[in-house]
Amino acid sequence: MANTLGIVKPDAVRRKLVGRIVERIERAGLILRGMKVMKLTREQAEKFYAVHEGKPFFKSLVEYMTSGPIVVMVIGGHGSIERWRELMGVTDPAKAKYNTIRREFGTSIEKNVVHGSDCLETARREVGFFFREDEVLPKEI
Ligand code: IDP
Ligand code: MG
Repeated sequence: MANTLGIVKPDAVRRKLVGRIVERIERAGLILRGMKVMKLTREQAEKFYAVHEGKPFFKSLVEYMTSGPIVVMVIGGHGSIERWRELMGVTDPAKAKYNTIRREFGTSIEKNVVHGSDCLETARREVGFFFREDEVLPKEI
């Protein structure tokens, strides 16, 4: 019952897709355990995506992720890490399965609308990057 981190990226917030994305999370039976709206600084975005430093798309990715407000979410429920990744679809919207969030709303491999942690270790680190312990609902609630 581990939590995972979800992000509604700046293009999706700008296009007013937050409600439709949250609706999919709720309909899938996943649980929102934390949520906030914020705008990343360059430093935060570079740190969050440090694993991609040096890749050709890194600079553009940081520009994109700092281009406007985002919504960060702690998503819980059974199999949340894998199930949130399934709801999102693969990185490139053009290759994502029908009815996934990225396929429906993504406009390019970069502007793919949402983020999700890729494994347990990443999920722990990424939730901790944005949320203090007292900002995440405990599992009993
Ligand atoms: P993921 O978000 O599906 O886990 P990652 O490979 O971790 O994909 O890449 C992080 C983010 O960087 C992607 O969500 C996307 O916004 C961007 N990105 C990944 N690959 C490319 C690319 O080849 N060109 C441009 N942007 C990319
Ligand atoms: Mg990733």
